[in-house]
Order: sequence, then C-alpha cells, then structure tokens
Amino acid sequence: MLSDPIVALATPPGRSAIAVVRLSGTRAFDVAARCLRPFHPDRPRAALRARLVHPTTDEHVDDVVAAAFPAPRSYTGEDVVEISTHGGLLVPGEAVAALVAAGARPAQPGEFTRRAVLNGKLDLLQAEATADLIDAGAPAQRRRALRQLDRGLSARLEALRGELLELEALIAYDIDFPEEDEGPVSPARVTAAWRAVRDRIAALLATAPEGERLREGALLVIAGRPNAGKSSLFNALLGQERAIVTEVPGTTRDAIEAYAVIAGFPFRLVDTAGLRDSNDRVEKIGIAVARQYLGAADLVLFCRDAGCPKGLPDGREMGDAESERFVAACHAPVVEVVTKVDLAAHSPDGLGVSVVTGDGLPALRARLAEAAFGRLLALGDVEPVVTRARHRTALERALAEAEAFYAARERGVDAAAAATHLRAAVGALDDLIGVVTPDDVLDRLFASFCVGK
Ligand SMILES: Nc1nc2c(ncn2[C@@H]2O[C@H](COP(=O)(O)OP(=O)(O)OP(=O)(O)O)[C@@H](O)[C@H]2O)c(=O)[nH]1
Ligand SMILES: [Mg+2]
Repeated sequence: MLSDPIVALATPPGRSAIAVVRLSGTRAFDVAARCLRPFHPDRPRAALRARLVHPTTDEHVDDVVAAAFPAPRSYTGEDVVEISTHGGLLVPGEAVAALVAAGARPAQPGEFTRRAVLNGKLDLLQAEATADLIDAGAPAQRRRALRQLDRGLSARLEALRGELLELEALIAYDIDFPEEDEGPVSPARVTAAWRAVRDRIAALLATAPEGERLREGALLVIAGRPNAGKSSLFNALLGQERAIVTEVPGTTRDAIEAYAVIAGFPFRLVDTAGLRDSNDRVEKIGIAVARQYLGAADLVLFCRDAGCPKGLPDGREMGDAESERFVAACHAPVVEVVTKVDLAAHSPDGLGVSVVTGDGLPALRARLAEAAFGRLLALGDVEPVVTRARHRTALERALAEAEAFYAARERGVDAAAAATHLRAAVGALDDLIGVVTPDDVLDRLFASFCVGK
C-alpha cells in the first residue's frame, strides 16, 4: 500500500540530546493519537509537549515534543507527525516500537522522499539533491546540492523543454501545409532557434565530467621518484600523519587512499610507491599498483625533489627528459611541484612547497582545485551543473535527438517526421526531471538513501 503509515528514526542512532522520529501516511494521525497524550492534529505545525506511551501496555516511554503537519503541507505531502524524543541508545528505538505497535510500519530507505516525489512535493532532481546534501563532505558539494534542491537544474531543464516545444511550434505551419513552398516562418529562423537550444543542451552536458567528479571526489594521484617527498605532501594535504615517512627511498610500497577536502572541493588522495626500476619483489608490485592508479587518475600531482638536484638518493637521476616522458604518458592532467624547497639554495621555477615550513601549500591547494574543478569554479554557484550519470545519459539522448531533427530537415524529410525527434528530446528531459518516472528508476534512486529520509 502506498500511503499506509510509515515510521522511522530520522536522526542517526547513538547518544545525543534529542532524536527525531517521523511518521507519515493517511492514517498517521490515528497512529499518533494512540501513543501521544495529548495529540492535537487540530493545531497544525505547532510544537507541543506530550507523553509518549506504548499503545497496548500504556507504559510511559518518553516525554516528547510533537508537531502535526496535515496533508498536503508536509514533506511527503501526506499527514506527517514529527516527534522529538530524548536521544540515546534506547529511547528513540522504543518510541519507534510504540508507534509500530500502534499500527505504523517501519519505513524502507528513502521511502519518505519517494512519497514526496510521487505526491509532487519534490521532483526527481530535488530528491537526488536531498541525498547529495546529506552525503556532502566538502563545502562545494553542499553549495551544489542546495542549488539543485532549489530547482536550479530543474528550472534550466524546463526552460530547455520550453524552447524545444517552441521550435516545434515554429515548424507547425510546415506540418499542416506540407505542400506549400515557404511557410510564414523562414528556415533561417528555425535554424537559429534550433542552434540556440542545441548549444544550451551541449553546454549543460559539458558540465557533466566535473559535476560527476564533484559528487564522487576527484581522484588525485601523487607520483614521483622514491624519496621525493610524496608521502610527506600526502599527509600535509590530508592534515594528518597517515602515510609512513622516512629518509629511506622506497618507504611507500602500497597505494594509500584517503578522502580530503582541498580548497573546499572533495578529493580522493592517493599516495603511491616511488617510481624506479627495482628488483625488490614487493616494491615492484607497489610500482605496478601506482601505474594502475595513474591510469585511472583525474589529476596527477608530480613531485620533484629540490633537496637533491644532482643525484637522486638511489644513485640515479630523474632527468628532465625522463620526467617529461612520464608526464606525457599520463592521460590525466599533471600538476608539477618541486618539493623540499626549504633545502634548496634558490627558489625553483614554478610551484614549490615545503612541508617543513608550509611554504607553497596554500598555492598548491588552489592549483589542485583549479586543475580538477576549474570549469565549475568559472561557472560559480549560479549556473546549473549535472552531477550524475543518469543526468548525462538523458542529456546525451536529448542532444542526439536535437541533432537528428536538424539532419532530418536538411535531408528534406517532411516536417511531421522531423518533429518526432523534438518530441523525443522533450521526452528525455521529462525523464530527467521525473515527470513520469518508472518504478525501477525510483527503486534504484532510493535504494541508496538512508532510512528515515
Ligand atoms: N627538509 C624537508 N624534508 C622533507 C620535506 N618533505 C619530505 N622531506 C623528507 O624527505 C624524506 C622522504 O620523504 P617521504 O615523504 O617519505 O618521500 P616519498 O616520496 O614518500 O618516498 P618513498 O615512499 O620512498 O617513495 C623524509 O626524510 C622526509 O622527512 C620537506 O618539505 N622539507
Ligand atoms: Mg612515500
């Protein structure tokens, strides 16, 4: 049943001052009335003190504050009761159990938000933004999720949808009077309108790589010769001594991955084994792992040691040619940095850092954020951005249909047939916003939600 009363703890379990229990459904007020003394559905959206009791044993479970939100003015669009109980390991669970005994069912993950979507309180993009906001670990993720929750992306897609329908209206005359040579709307005007909407879809699509990276964190792989100071820099960027640092070349043998927020943006930092020809079995495996990470990286931070400009500690020198070859072999963009500048006689060309003095670290952080998220930085927080593969594939479909429309017109296909491509493009945008959303799409989306959301 879709609107049966559901209940869940909306706050994480554990010791806390308060916890919030949420109840939603057509009979939610009946359930609440069996447990709350008193319960006032006639005083909507007022926070009122009450005793929460078990409906069959009458046992006093907790003193709470409860508020009733009658449909449709609630998060789910159904009758909702929010109950603030005391926190801790026992009380919130017993409060939920009492409400279940009174006739509510424990909610599935994401079920509240799913109902909000089905009742038209949120579109699909806003529901995704809700999950992104909860998952946000970096300020840039929070700002982006809030913009999407505010319908920034939805509004842009609706505007594009409107433009596609206008384009269809422009060729309506050709559809109705296919025999006429020239309709009242010139082909040049149709072309201009088509180009404008096509370009706008393409521009939005172009935000996808960095948008998806913003949700997942940019994979930043630190590489360089043994002893170049990679692990030291990894720890400095992380703000914590995570990787082992010693003066022995070949200290790091495994790849170490950690989440870090750099200049407000999310990164997955990877420290790797120093690159050299080694006969050590373990180190060789480590170097192979490093190369795998380099192949998958969004961005490479290449470290060069300023402390030993002539010979490297392992007796070999990584000459300019060798490091240039390395950088050229990387698919991802490379940020080059000179490490240990406190040991150097004079300041290096380009970006130099020292983890001992802290010199250059702020500039390095800014450079990394720029290299991984430069397009988003340039767009600011105002322009909408697409952040999921689901968004990207729908926009790719819309773009392909828009292109097919124009190609069909160029080939002299009749207007009615060409217009079906515009309809299909509109359909792709509708799927994206979630106008009509099949159950399996909802299942996949809400499976990743937490219970109580
Ligand atoms: N003076 C100075 N010493 C540094 C700096 N960064 C690293 N070191 C020293 O350089 C040595 C090697 O540092 P690591 O961070 O272990 O170098 P690595 O590149 O991870 O080395 P491998 O794991 O062996 O490839 C250690 O003795 C560090 O203390 C720096 O900025 N200044
Ligand atoms: Mg190391």
